[in-house]
Amino acid sequence: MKMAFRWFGENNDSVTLDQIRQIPQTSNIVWSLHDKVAGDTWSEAEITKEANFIKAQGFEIDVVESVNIHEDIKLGKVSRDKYIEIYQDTIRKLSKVGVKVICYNFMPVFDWMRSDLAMPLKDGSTVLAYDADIVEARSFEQTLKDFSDGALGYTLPGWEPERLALLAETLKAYQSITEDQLWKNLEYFLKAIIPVAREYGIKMAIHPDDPPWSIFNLPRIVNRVEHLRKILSLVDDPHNGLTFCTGSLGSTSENDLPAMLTEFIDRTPFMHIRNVKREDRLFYETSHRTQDGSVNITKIIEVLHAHNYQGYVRPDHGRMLWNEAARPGYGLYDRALGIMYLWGLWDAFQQKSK
Ligand SMILES: [Mn+2]
Repeated sequence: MKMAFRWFGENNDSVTLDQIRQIPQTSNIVWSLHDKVAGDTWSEAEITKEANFIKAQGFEIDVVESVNIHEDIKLGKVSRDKYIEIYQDTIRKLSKVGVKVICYNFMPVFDWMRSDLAMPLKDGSTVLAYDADIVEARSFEQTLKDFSDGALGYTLPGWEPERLALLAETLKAYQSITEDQLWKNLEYFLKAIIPVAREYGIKMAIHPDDPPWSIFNLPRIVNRVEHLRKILSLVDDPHNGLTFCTGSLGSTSENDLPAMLTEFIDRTPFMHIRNVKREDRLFYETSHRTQDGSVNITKIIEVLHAHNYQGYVRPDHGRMLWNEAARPGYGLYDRALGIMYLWGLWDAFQQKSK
């Protein structure tokens, strides 16, 4: 596995590349142009500048997360073709600087949802948490306020102000979109994008829904084994792949993660690994350690090792430790601990197999 760390760019992240370099065997930065909103053109100059900056600090830039998909594509509007052309163009440009994988998602309106950005655990660390009772009872306005208050001044990926400004209008547009329609719109997108990805040697990696169920009556179609199977068959090509996120998929007991990973491993260019603890209608993010959560991280690494996994892995979110002030979920310390746990497991399986 190739280890990677998500970084939000100079002056947009509390973590520095100098710090990331000191985490053992972390070769790749997962990056993006974070000031872009869905549908924006990414210029060659902007892409090259960011990629070269990261490369000059000693990292590889193989994975971009995310190139966001304009809502018109998800809604199947006539204007989608224009946005698909822009997306194809971005794929071409990213391939020129050596990008190999693009992570994206097809969630309507919201990339992810939590009820709490800093729920305290017994040890004094804080974590992202999702309490279905709170989410269902809370108004949109309150959710937006909580997210903006809890983000310590950072924009949260997926919760950019530009996106939220159009919220009411977008939600209204989705009222007529069924799951079936969303499937058709995803198929249309994949059939337009994957041939370009193939031509330019880029693997597209769709991220599952987070949480893995419908929220606010919006359709969601990327959260169960049969969904993933269907997505891969819509365009049966290795360039149409998955971001296998153990935290998102693992937030429901309905998903058997080791079995799913075994089934999909050849179509999984990118892994997000984190643990979550499930309790009734609540889940919260924990340390990566298997015993601390409900996801068997040990088994996940065992599957990766057994298949001599050559793709990219990043620790997904981490707890906030030692009074670190960082973008919720994206502190340095717990993600660094997570990487060492993942390498520890990998090295142990490696030793055993010799
Ligand atoms: Mn993830």
